[in-house]
Amino acid sequence: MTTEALRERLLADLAAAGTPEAVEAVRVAALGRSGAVTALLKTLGGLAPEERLRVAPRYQALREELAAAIEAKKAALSEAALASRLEAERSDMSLPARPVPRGTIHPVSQVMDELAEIFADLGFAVAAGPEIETDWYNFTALNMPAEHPARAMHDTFYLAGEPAGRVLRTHTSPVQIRAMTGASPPLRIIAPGRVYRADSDATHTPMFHQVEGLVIDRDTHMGHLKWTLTTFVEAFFGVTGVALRLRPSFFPFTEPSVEVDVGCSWAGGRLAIGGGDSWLEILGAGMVHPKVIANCGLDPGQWQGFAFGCGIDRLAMLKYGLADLRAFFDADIRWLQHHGFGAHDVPSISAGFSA
Ligand code: 2NM
Repeated sequence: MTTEALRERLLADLAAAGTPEAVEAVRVAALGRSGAVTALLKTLGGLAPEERLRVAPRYQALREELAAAIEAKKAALSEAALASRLEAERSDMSLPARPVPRGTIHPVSQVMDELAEIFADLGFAVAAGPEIETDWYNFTALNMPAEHPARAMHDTFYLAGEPAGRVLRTHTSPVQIRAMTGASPPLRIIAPGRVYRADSDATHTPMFHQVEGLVIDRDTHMGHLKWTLTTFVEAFFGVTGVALRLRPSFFPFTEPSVEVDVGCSWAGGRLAIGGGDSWLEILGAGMVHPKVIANCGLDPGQWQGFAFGCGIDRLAMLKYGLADLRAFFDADIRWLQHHGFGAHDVPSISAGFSA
């Protein structure tokens, strides 16, 4: 067979090969140890030098041409195989992953969003801080020096190891301290977040949620506090003409300190916030103690203001009629589907807060 005839036969075999295995068989038949082209190349050694010089380039060109054609054919076949696999295994990634149960917005998250929205309308920014705090931010700066009896009221979780003096924050007040030391007044912030106290029974969980508010300005007074809290309660519960009752109390970080009750009624066993002849305690508040202001590096002769604090979980229970606090933390998908909120039920002043 002439070299040209051999070339044409092998290229035809290659063109006919439809699988990687068939292509490999063509390669072995041509370029393998006992392949036809290999055999041709082996004959070069027995040729006279002039004859060898004449035919060697043709043989070598044939070997290279075939090797390249075989590689190209293999690549084309594997590309076609991938394309048909991709076509066959196509899946629609935008389909919902049913039947996996879908989560919802937790009532605590919903209330946090409502708080941010209501207080944004009153000019408050949302502030955040670490949940692992130092003794100074959680207690000392708040007028609770070491050995102060009020520290014992907090059932604090103390962290072992170094650095010493770390605690899980027992309230979000350290966020307010960080705001007062880190920025210059006037200040209007709320600090919602997780807080921790070693307390666990039907009405207490060791982690719960708190929101605290802080206003620092030159002549802020208790009247501003009462108006702010009344406006908040009316917006949050969606009622007007709410009565607030301020009772004298004590916190180390405020002077004077008050406990705040909201008027309510229990007509027909159902709680209604706003009017009525009962009172429900919902907040603690007061004028920030001058020592706290000084501890933050501000001059209490120039700056004063009010602060308040309130449990978010309890607000959610009151507003949404949730009886069992512990169910909040069970991560039970059935409870969430019943009491949770849709991702699009975004609270807003215009759309309302009780979507
Ligand atoms: C409360 C009650 C009263 C409060 C005080 C401060 C700070 F940092 F400004 F001093 N933040 N939050 C405060 C005051 C919190 O919770 C029942």
